[in-house]
Amino acid sequence: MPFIHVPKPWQLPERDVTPEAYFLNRRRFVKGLVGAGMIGSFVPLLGCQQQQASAEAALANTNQLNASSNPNFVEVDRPQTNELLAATYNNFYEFGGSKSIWQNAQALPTDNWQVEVTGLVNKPRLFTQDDLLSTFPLEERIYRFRCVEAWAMVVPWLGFPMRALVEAVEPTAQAKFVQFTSYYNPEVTKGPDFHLGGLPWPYTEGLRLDEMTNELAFFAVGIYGHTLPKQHGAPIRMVVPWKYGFKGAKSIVKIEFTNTQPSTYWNTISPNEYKFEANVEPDVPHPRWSQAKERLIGAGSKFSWEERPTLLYNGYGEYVAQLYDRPNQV
Ligand SMILES: Nc1nc2c(c(=O)[nH]1)N[C@H]1C(S)=C(S)[C@@H](COP(=O)(O)O)O[C@H]1N2
Ligand SMILES: [Mo]
Repeated sequence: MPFIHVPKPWQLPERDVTPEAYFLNRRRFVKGLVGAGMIGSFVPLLGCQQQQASAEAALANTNQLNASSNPNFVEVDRPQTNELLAATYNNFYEFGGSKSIWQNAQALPTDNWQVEVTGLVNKPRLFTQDDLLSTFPLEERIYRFRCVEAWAMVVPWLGFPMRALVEAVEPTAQAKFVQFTSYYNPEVTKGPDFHLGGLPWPYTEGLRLDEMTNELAFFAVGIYGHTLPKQHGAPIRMVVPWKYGFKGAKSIVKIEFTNTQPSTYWNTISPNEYKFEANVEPDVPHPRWSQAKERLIGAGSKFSWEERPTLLYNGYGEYVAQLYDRPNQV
């Protein structure tokens, strides 16, 4: 009998990349949100009270945050993504396998949040939500963002360099890697596709310590001038803009310094497709699609998002190229 490989839904995290699904998904999005993104001038015209309501809901439970803009990261080579679009086109598999999980994600309980920093450090520490907002000076950085599915965006994050936290906890000489763990509670994180069991929850990610202390590595506690909406990974998430988006674990509850490479969620599910390193490299295709180009969500026309060549290290080579051995460094 021939062996026919029928992938399970959870083996296809990037199914939206197929042109068909991509188009359908975009249609759904256009129908639901274009009005919402244009609330100011078009509400009366479109009569979109409902859309306005959902726009407000998508940014619910956020508070204004003050942060100084980091002058090194004030502009990029492409337009900033519409805030509402970024807040309603998400990957957060704990809450479902589609891009429209922002409503489900409102179930995330962010009150009394704690982040445990532990492992090979001299000063282990528990950060409360208030600590996260007040311990380190907050800054704003506008970064490119590139999902492994070949869509891209540009958003202004608010937060602090990971390096500041590393210095505060003083890793020991043995510490070489760091594992980041996302919130998980099967009573709450009810992704409809994921009742099958066997998935390596909680979502985890990892970095080498020298990656974590790189200038670019960032903890975001806010976006677009306010705290993070839940669907973006409230109250704190990783942002490592030279790597694919899945490296940026959301809603972090634990940070552990280790001396061996930690296991990570997607790398455990499909090591051949989702590497631990996962740097943005246009010449290294995903086994199921090319990474040479990307689409800027929301840019260009409603029906065809602007396409651009993918940049090596997502355009951040001047910061990170020295960390890696690549035959053709650019
Ligand atoms: N805990 C957790 N973190 C996660 C994910 C996830 O499913 N769960 N998805 C990742 C992926 S694939 C991407 S592209 C980004 C998406 O971030 P955004 O929805 O805020 O744009 O979050 C990353 N962090
Ligand atoms: Mo992604």
